[in-house]
Amino acid sequence: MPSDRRAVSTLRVTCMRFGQKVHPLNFDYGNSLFVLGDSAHLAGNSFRLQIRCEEITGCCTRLSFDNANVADKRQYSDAIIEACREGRSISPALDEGVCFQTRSSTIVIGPARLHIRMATGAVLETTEDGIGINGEQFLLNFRMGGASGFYGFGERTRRLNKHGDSLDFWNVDVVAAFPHTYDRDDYDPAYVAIPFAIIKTGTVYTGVYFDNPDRAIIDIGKIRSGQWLYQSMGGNTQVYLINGPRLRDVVRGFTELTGRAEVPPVWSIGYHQCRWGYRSEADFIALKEHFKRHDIPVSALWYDIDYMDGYRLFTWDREDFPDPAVLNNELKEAGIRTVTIMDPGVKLERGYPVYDSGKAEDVFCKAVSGKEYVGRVWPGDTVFPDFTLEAARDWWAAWLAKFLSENAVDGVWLDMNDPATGFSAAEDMRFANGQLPHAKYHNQYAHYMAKASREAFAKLDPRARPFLLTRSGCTGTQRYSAIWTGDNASNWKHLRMAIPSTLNLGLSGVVFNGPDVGGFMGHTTAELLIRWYQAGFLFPFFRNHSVWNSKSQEPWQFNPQCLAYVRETVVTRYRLLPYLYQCFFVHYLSGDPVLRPLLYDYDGKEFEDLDDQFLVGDSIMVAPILEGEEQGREIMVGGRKCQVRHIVLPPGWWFDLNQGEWLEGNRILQYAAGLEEVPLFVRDGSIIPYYNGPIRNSFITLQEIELHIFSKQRPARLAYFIDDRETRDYQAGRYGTAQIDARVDDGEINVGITEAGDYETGTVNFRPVLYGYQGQWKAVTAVNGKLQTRSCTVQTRSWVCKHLSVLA
Ligand code: MIG
Repeated sequence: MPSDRRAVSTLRVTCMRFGQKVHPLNFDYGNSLFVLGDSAHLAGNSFRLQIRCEEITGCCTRLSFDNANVADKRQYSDAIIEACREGRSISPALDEGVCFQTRSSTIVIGPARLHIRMATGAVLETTEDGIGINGEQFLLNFRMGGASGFYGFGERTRRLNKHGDSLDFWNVDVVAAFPHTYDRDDYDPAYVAIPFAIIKTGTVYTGVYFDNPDRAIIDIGKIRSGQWLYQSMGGNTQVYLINGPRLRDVVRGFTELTGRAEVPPVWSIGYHQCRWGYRSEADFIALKEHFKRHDIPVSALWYDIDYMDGYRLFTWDREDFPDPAVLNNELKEAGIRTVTIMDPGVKLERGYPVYDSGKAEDVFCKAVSGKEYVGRVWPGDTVFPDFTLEAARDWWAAWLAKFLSENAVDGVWLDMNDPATGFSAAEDMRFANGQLPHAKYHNQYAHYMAKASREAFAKLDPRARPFLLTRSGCTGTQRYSAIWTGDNASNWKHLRMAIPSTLNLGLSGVVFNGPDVGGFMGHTTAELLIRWYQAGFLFPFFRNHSVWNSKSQEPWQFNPQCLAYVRETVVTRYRLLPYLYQCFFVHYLSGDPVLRPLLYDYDGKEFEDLDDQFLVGDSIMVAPILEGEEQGREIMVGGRKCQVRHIVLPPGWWFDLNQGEWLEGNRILQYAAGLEEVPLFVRDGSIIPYYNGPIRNSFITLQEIELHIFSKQRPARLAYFIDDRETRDYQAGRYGTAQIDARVDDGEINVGITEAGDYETGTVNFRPVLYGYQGQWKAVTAVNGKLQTRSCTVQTRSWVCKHLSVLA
């Protein structure tokens, strides 16, 4: 590559400012159009643009925009899974423009406009100056039309519906770049870039995914009212159109293209305890004892950066941790797994074997000068593995695999991979031995780090299930890792914001995600902590984490009441682990998220902006209390202070687990909840698999399962997936399905369980429990045709608060 071009592209990226858009008036728009071969060609005064159309699947079409001004036309994105990269080319027809017809869409292109009609009838259409080019920059200006809901977009702050919002897709270490975020919830920068829009028009949804790893903007009616637009700052963009009509059709289609999360190890969906500040063996032993003494289950303890020797990767501070393998095995014997943090930055230090071997194998990113790119992070001067190189991934995976096995560590936590480079501008970091400018891989740096780390687990045992958590990521990162939503703050706004944040990530394919429970920055309070556990205890990822200079926020740090209420939420999570496990299994098979907005099942207008309550899987609705400490409406009920909130109860019947009664839906409730209560509802027709045995941290076999049956007007049903819960064999089809049907008749409940599929039958024992009825009930259960009759437990109120005497 000529050196002058290198210099120009470096200049371009370093001049770029986060959040700045390009005014649509800066773009040139086409004035002529012709067809050549299978492509439409569009020309303006300053550009030529070739547009191709391919059918990817029956519900997905790809439009490739190839701008002659783009210096490097290769597609660097790793978003689309291998199997979906090749499409069937569609030949254009001439019909008032150039027309492409696929099974799921009809696309008409004019010199400067684009008109898309999906098979569902949904129309996406640009303005007359709809397709713009400004050098390498590319713009699509869409008319808002009747669109009223915009969802997805990866990890975002603010609200669920992005109508009226403006979004930047450029991963940053949010707090380092925007220190004011502590008490605000209206900032945009994020750690994860997924430029995926789910558009709701009337009751029909359409997905539009813009595949380009470079920086992009999606502005939805903020720059120009009545329009929404996509801008990419460099490289070429491929646009994937995903047919609805339902929200679930779009989400399933998108995850078919970009991949799904593997079913996680069961321990990783338990409760996690972390804090930046646990710094010695004694701290970890003390934590183990505290959890035991306070009777709170915990599946993993986390090591933040203080375990390392001078922040050197793959080392331990041997004074504080004389024998980490012994410590970690001791924890494991108590059912507690361990996870260590890994930053990408390698200390630049001759004689440090990780640096020396990386240098010898030439795996580090370069600057434009051809020298190693040097940043300044925790260990001081640092170099950064170029995870885009296979050789670097191998090198990293070998170090990581050795570290995990020698130290008996179970999971990895990938931080600072936005990438955070401290004092040095990240834009000077180049890839592929210095040949590629930063922007090609900036948003994918964490993704490739996760891919490399995932390979370490495969080296250790390809059949085992890995656990990884990453801060940054991009489209498709769910294939390798879970994501947490980064440095939030201990305040009510951030608690509130965690819900839409997690929901939009889930709609964008990253279902295994969650916030720092209790808030990372600042001091949490007992009331905030209780409400945060209640809101978060059924989130896919459930970890309490906080920063070193904040008040400690383990469950026992406040008062006995706080401890008791928090304990109820954590215990209830373990009771519902079979249910959560099923949710992850369903995601793997279908793409449905674990946590879902109500829109997933109900498309009325009243659900469009509803993001302070949510569904967990098919059956549970949580409407947590998100206000407290004198905010919101507080009332006294029978001498107890309660917080009152609106709850939208969707159509049908719902069982209120606090009151122990059926409520008819399709209305708004004013619901009062005491500090110990979290409003929880189960949908009529549900069967919830529930674990009622003893709980010892991560030791849980899921072999004894209660079937909690909620049937008012609808018979209850569940497809329950059974596999070994340990290996990845389910991916080769080694799992069975138990079809469970329950009918509630007069004094008798009939349950049919039929197992089928590629798994041994009878490995799980099911026992029915009935809700919402009174008196003596008999359960007639037919398991694979064999009849059993026994008395059936009838429950009213249950789950959270079950053991609290305060309610008696
Ligand atoms: O510069 O490792 O988001 O969870 O505790 C801060 C220390 C680096 C940022 C992560 C946070 C973690 C912290 N890290």
